[in-house]
Amino acid sequence: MASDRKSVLNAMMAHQKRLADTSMRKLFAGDSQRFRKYSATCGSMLLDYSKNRIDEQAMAALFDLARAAGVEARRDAMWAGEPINVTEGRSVMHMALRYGGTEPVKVDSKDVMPQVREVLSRMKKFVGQVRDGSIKGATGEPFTDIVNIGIGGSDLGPAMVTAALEPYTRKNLRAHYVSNVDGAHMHDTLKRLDPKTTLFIVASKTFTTDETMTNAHSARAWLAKALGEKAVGDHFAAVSTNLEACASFGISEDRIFGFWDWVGGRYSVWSSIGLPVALAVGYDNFALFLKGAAAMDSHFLTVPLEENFPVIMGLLGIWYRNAWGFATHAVLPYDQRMSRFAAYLQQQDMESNGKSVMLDGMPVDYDTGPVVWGEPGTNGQHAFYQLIHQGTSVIPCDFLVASNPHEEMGQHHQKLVANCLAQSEALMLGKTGDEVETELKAAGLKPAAIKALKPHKIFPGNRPSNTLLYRKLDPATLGMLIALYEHKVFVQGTIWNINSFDQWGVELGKQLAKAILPKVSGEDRGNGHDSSTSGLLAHYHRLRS
Ligand code: G6Q
Repeated sequence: MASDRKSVLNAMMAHQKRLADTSMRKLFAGDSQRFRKYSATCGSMLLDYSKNRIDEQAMAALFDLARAAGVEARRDAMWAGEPINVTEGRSVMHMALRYGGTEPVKVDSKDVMPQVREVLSRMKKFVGQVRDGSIKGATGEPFTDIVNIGIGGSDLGPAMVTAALEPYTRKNLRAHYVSNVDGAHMHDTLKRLDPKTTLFIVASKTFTTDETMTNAHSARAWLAKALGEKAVGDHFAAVSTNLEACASFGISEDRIFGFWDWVGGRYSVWSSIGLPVALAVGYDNFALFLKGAAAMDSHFLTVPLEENFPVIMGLLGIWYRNAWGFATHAVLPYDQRMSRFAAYLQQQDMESNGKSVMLDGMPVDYDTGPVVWGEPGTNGQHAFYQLIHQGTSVIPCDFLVASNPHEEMGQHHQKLVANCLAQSEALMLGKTGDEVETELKAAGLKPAAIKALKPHKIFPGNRPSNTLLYRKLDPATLGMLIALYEHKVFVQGTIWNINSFDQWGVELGKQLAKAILPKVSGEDRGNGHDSSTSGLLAHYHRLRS
């Protein structure tokens, strides 16, 4: 961290020391305005961050940190198309993909908006034609199933969004996602499908990713076996920056949807990588999804830091990671349809900020990205929340909940909301020894039983959380939420002075897998590995023989 950054960081540490023994219970009791002070709105979305271990001075120190780290300047540099992804020499312009304004948006002094709009309008046409049945399979039947073949950024975003927007999908056009090179994934997906009515989308920025290409070739063989080689063109589309490789796979030009190297894989759901989403929910809903993200972009770009959702959430994450030493962060949507949200954010956050060198290549001497994890509530409550409430690690949480469900079913939604609010309240308040004792006495327990049980029933409390409350998980709201977390990760990466846009850490395993494959297949019986890897290979061959 640069030295000015370091001194502001030290100031932040001093506030941690000051607040180390202050409970949030006490802070709430002493300030009736606490919710008002520590909440913000973006459209109708509310961010309540009052249940955090903060006070005015600590927040001021955090905003100072954001300023000293140059968050605003770097944000503006990103939007100006500067190649802030320095190790790959690339701009980071996913915001252009959802920009709805009329100003030019430049990368390398070229306005990229005409090409963005051109691809969107081709997507719109294709989506309309598939959905109205005017584009058909080789036997003249309309498509009923879409299989997206991609991995990482070419899978997690669209898969998560499709699941989240289930109420906007149609029964007669189902989207499936195959990512894993484990043949079981493709096998179990195809098992239920009819080749005559199946459309495959091969989604790969590079069109070289081994898992995706292996899956694409298997899908192609399945289709060609049933309908003949000639049918491939009718049943495949592609999304890529590598247009030549798509063409040589046999995909016709009008079925290839491009995007650009200034769109990082994990930021690509807004590009043509979103094609399966648009097919599943309709182009108009996809456009609303982009619009929601654009609203969050505009908030991030223009609202003062003190009111800025991604800045506030990013700073609180830094506060807990660096000043308090909390190593993980849980994201807990009270929405079953967001079951893939945490998995999506794991890539978003951990691939972006799981770094240990700064932009100049020097090692960091502070912690960077936390482990991000989560599951939808209320399921998590009956599983891992025990540890969040009473475990030895403090885990800051984000709770996400809508005021309105898509389906009003009796009291379901009220119960869902009540549980969500109860959890953040319980985490903050905890339950003291005295409170436990009073409860147990009232339940008629004898003093000896009370003494034995009391320590087990105490909740330490003072466990931090944010709550995001929005009207409904509609396409625009989902777009806002994703963009919010993208920018939060950006804020943190800027403060940590790391490159949030490369992912060299995924390379070594890929390289070694290539080298080990001939040893697994038996083509090469040589050794040359550590004794563990050699031992595993030997046992593998014994089991196979
Ligand atoms: C994301 C990463 C990575 C990438 C996949 C798939 O930011 O770059 O997850 O999306 O490795 O890559 P392709 O789209 O090139 O197949």
